[in-house]
Amino acid sequence: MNYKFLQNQDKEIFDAIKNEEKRQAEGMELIASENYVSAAVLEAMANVLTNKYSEGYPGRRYYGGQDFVDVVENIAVERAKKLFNAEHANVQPLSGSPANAAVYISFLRPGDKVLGLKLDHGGHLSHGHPVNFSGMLYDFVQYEVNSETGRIDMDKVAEIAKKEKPKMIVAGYSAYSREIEWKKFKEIADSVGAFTFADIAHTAGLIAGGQMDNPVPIFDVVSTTTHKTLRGPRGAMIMCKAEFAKQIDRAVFPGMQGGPHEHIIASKAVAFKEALKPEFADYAERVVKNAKALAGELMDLGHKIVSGGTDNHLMVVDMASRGVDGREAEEALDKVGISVSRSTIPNDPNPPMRPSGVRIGTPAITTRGMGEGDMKKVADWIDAAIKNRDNESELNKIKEEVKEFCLMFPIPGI
Ligand code: DSN
Repeated sequence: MNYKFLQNQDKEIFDAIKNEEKRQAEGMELIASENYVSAAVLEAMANVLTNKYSEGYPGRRYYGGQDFVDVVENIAVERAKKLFNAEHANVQPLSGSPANAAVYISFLRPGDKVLGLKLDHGGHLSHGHPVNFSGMLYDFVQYEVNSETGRIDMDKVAEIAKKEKPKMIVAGYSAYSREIEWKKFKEIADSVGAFTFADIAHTAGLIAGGQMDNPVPIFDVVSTTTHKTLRGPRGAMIMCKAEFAKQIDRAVFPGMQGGPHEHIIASKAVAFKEALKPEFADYAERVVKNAKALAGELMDLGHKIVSGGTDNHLMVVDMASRGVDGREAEEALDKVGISVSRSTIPNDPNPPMRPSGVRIGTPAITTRGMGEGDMKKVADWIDAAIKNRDNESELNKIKEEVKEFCLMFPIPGI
């Protein structure tokens, strides 16, 4: 983007954006929830659609002048349905947590019992953590991963469900690297009369690209953000069975939100069109291959990975054996231009601000064009930065190498 007006009008913000462009270009993005959108996806969110109020849904709005906004939203909905084989899609949720709030409003009453994966085992705040609205409003019972295997133990989930008789079971996670047994979850939910809710924010792009199993035809309701592996703008959507369409739409508006962000919905539509192309399936396949290769290289260097590897785009590395916690590792990697996010490990003895692990993901570097053959270099830099965390000159040397390497892979939209 050339920002020709912004440059003259607001130098402070222009400079901050340009500096961020430089940071993104020179650094290596390994935060599992981040990605780079295409120039077309960027353009679709920076336009006059932001001027429009359009509460309601296409053909049933509360303001005039909706002719073109309706075109945009209808296209986004149809593409979303096609991409995930969904009976109904609502593309208005502003982001992941509001989408999940709308799902809960739609299916539950305050105080209802819900099963969700514990945060330090890979779940999300909005899956029942006590500091989050979900944990405050609903009676969440948390399941865990098996401490030996790092995987969800479905027999244990069945046992908890039988005992607790929840109204809803939530599956789909933020820091879990293995395939999820959607059918098994559905069977367990059916056996106790619970609704099934999948949050596929992390893996939506891998599901759309045919690399992971799709819960949309199986579960009652599915939410996802659009900006992670799906490579769209920052936002979310909800998909559900036709029988729940009305209640989901009502929960999003007027239940949860006011005016939808139609410029972002336009951008979601563009991203969905991209994800429907065969090239996107190829991208999703490369994301998983890169993650497997990177996990293998890190394990060869002696790093411990929760569950011993990955089936998707991410891995959680337990840093305890390296004598650092997740925050120290994150800070050391920041110094060499590698971004990761600190992460809890299952049964983490440390608090969330200083957890024991880091979460690493390959969606962004794969978008840039890095491949399996590059993962050894990436693993070596991660390992060297942590080893040399107190050696300024060694860190500077690694930073220069990372920068030189990254500049060979342009970022779309910059
Ligand atoms: N913040 C997102 C992540 O990093 O996984 C989840 O909301």
